[in-house]
Parts: sequence; structure tokens; C-alpha cells
Amino acid sequence: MESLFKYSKAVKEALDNNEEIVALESTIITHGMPYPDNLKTALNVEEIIRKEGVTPATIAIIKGKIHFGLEKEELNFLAQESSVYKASKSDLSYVLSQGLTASTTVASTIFLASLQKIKVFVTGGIGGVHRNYCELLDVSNDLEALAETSITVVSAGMKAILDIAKTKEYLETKGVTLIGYQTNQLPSFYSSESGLQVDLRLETPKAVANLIKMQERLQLKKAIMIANPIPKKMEIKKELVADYLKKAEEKLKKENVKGKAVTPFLLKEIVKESKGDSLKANISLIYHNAKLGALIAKALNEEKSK
Ligand code: PSU
Ligand code: MN
Repeated sequence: MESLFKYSKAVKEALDNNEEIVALESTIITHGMPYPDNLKTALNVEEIIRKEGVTPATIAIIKGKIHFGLEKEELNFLAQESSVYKASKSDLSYVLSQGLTASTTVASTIFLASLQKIKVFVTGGIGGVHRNYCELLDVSNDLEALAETSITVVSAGMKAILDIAKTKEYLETKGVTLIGYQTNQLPSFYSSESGLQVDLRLETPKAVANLIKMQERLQLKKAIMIANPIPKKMEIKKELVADYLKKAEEKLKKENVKGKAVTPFLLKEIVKESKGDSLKANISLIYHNAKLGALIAKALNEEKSK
């Protein structure tokens, strides 16, 4: 049978030599940001990771093949093509068996990364329990995937458009370890704080690497979520975000947007409401996460060689 997997040269080499890799999702590129910011951000994120001597592996599905590491033309295509499908875990077999092209969400990316034994994944913010949860049981598959996958996810918390308190509870129920990186507060994506405490806190990439090693010794097949607050000078105050979100939600209701279109719709509306400030914040938090993810991957490799 023909292989489902395609590797960029750099990722192939890193996998063969057992070198550090950081996995990246592609829905941020196709649905999370407008062109050309999406392309610029994707390229910069990869560069930040490379600068630390770690290999980035952006994951996406192109013509029915799972790509680990994208060439520049492929990134360029995904960034500009507006009809690319957003594939969560429930869409994977469909997309692959139909030979389609799709971006991968946090859920599907961490699943695919774990197939290659990649241990660290970086994103902006994870999906979670939506705020109209009681009306419609809209809970991102990201949370189930975190409950089933051995990988460390570096993010700036849950996306601000979600019910953050419920998402936090859900993670606990599912046995996902939530760590505040140099913070006692759960960050909330555009803001460094959420008003909610995190119980567990770590200070260094090495401490995170030790935690990952322990999780492996225990064979706990759960994700570890590292909540890395957006740098204070780039943050948007949470009261202001609440304001933007309220307006975005009114529009969502009026236009009756549902399902997988909800997250991209709200993110886009908040960019408009904030006159681009939220996009700037989104970009800078991703860069910040990329750096930390690379440092954790490096620390993990140092621990391994001891
Ligand atoms: N973070 C961002 N922008 C995004 C996403 C995350 O900064 O676009 C994407 C991720 O791919 C995440 C998805 O997995 O949104 C969640 O969507 P849903 O609620 O439909 O599961
Ligand atoms: Mn959703």
C-alpha cells in the first residue's frame, strides 16, 4: 500500500536522527488569520523554532497525503486558497480517502504528530467549551484529543471566545495536566490573565521536560498543557476583549453561524472590532509560544542524552 505520509527533507532528517521537532497546526493559517499575515506568521514561527536548533513540522493534508513539514509553496498555497477544508479528527478519514486538501486543527494535528512520536506541539490557543454550551453542545474536539494523546501542547490558554472556566473544568475531568508557565493565573489568549487560578506552575523549560519524562515513566497517555501568557506589553485587557466579544457574538447570532465556522467567524469579527489589535496580539503570542516550545523540545533532548 502506498504510504499516507509525506515528509519535508528537514523533518525526515530530524526523525531519522532522533532530533528535536516541534509540530505546528495549519488551521491557524487557513482559518485563523487573513492573508498575508497568516503566511508571514507561519514562516516566522518556523524560523523562531529553527533558531533554537529545533526542526518545525507544520502538518497539513495535501491531496490525500499527510504532510509533516511543508515547503514554502505549500504554505503559500494554504495561506491563499480560501476553500481549504478545516479537518478535525472526525474528518481525517473522509479527507484522506477522498484525496482532498485540508488544514488540521489542534485535535487532528496532535493526533498525527503523536503517530510520529513528536513530543511538543505549539499553537496560539486551544479550542474548548463554547459559551453557548447549554443551548448547543458545542465542545471542541481539541479537548477530547488532549485527553487521548501523549504530547505537550504550548498555548496562550484557551481562545478568549470560549467559556474559559468550563474548559478548565473539562480538562481536569479528562485528566489533562494544566501548567501555568511562570504564572499562577490561567492566561486567556489575548490577555495574560483570566481571573482564574491554575493550581500547577513551572518556571523553566527544564522543569517542563522533567514533567514530560515523568509522564512517560507513568505511561499516562494524556496531553500536558503549558499555558504561556502573552507578554504583558502585547496583551489586550480582558475587559476590552469582553467588549469586542459581545459585539462579535451578537453578529454570530444574527447570521446564525454554527459548528466549525464559529471559531473562525468570531476571531475575524474581533480583529475588525479591535481594528487589528487582536491580530497583532495573536501573532505575538504565537511567536512567544514557538520560542518556549522549542526550548522545551531542546531541554527534553538534553534530558534524554543523560
Ligand atoms: N488558535 C488560533 N486560531 C485558530 C485556531 C486556534 O489562534 O484558528 C483553530 C485551531 O486549529 C483549533 C480550532 O483547533 O481553531 C478549534 O476549532 P473548533 O472550535 O471548531 O474545534
Ligand atoms: Mn468549536
